[in-house]
Amino acid sequence: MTTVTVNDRGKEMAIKVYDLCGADDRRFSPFCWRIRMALAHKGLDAEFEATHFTEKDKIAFADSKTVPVIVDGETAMNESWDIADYLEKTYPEKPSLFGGDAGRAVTGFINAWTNSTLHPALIKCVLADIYDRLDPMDLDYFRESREKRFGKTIEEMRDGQAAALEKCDQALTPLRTILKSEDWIAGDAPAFADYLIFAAFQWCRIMSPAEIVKADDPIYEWRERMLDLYDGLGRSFEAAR
Ligand SMILES: N[C@@H](CCC(=O)N[C@@H](CS)C(=O)NCC(=O)O)C(=O)O
Repeated sequence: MTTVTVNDRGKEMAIKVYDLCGADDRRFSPFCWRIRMALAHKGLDAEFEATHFTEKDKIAFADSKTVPVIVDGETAMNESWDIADYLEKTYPEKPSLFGGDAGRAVTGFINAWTNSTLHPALIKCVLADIYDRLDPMDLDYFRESREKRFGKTIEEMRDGQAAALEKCDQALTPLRTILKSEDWIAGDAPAFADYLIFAAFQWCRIMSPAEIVKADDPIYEWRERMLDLYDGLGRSFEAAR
């Protein structure tokens, strides 16, 4: 985590979020969606600044190479988990993201599962579709960095989409199992545990027409409930076609 002190924004101003942006202003970062949902949950005003992959200069002031970066009064910070922790500690009078210490620990497990299992399974399904929906200014950077990361070309990833979708379906088993009996991952009401996973589905929904889950899947029904939260916040961002 990087936290720096900045001096030019008063605490009374809306929280500013540097938010990843693709072509046609698509806001698709799963890490940024976690924070968008967390801010809505806490009822905090926020403004979102479109930031492209190659606009690292915009977030250099926070000593960060990744988004989200938030600026709240004098505090600027990155890392989605640390931002959630910061919001929880700074705004304790607002609805809780974790539901106490035990809830925070379990949510930490969901965070780790999302990062280590869900994201790697999903990215193999949607990487080529993401490439197709990036702003032209980011195409070379994305191709070079992702081909290096995955050891495959974008075109090879595209050819592997059907197999990746099948594998992803297996990775979703624990999520599907819990959602057969629970409406929300966090218990009686949605909280950060739900946002971590929903954010990954928004990443796919906004950048890829691939059908990750079918309409009769409990995950699909949960995602529909998530899309309806906060006056349809998630749904107000157009799905890829
Ligand atoms: N651990 C970070 C990861 C953030 C992250 O990787 N964000 C992506 C956007 S989804 C990013 O900024 N990538 C920059 C790049 O690939 O150059 C967090 O939880 O905030």
